[in-house]
Amino acid sequence: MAESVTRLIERLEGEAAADREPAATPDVGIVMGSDSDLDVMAGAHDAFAQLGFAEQTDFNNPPDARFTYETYVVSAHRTPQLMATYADTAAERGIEIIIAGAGGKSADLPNMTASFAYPLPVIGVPVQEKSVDSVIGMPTGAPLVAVDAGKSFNAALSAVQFLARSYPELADELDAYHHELRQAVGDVSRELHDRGTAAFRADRAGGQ
Ligand code: AIR
Repeated sequence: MAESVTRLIERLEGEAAADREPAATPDVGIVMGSDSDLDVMAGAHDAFAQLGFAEQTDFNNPPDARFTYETYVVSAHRTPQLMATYADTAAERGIEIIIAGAGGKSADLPNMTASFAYPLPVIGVPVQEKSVDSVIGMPTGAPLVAVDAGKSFNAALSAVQFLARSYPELADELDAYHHELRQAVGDVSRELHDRGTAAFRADRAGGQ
């Protein structure tokens, strides 16, 4: 096996063996099939930032934020052993939910990660429209929840909804986010109505 992959596998196994407080481990694991998926998967990163999460880049040195996530590239087809180890060790490493994104027509990372990580929940993100069938097509008894193509932002919101059942402060974060969202719709609706369609459209076009 490639040395870089072996080292990552050993790292994950070492972290799983370490006895860490839940507050010091990543709560969510984000994996994607390739770094070419990053532009789409960055939506999850944006959502987590809005909800007060920090990215944990060193398992041994967590950020100050109480809630954190980590990010890896794990390919179901190029690095199947790494995928299996990531999913197998996730719960012991303190991860409570995994977001897995993959593109192309053989987007197998979300569903295979879900199979290895079971009963840990996995949210699948089809990176492209053509990946939807391969992400969501799971047989009975092998569950995976998934968002629509490209909707990694919603995957992160859903992950926080799961976590909020155990951590009420996250429900407050989700409420605050929705409040802002509604506020923005109300503002734009009033502006469209009060300024009139032509002026509103002209300003939007000018702002682009
Ligand atoms: N992929 C990577 N390993 C297995 C799969 N299915 C997916 C990636 C990416 C696409 O293949 O998730 O969306 C193309 O990857 P790349 O690295 O060739 O750009």
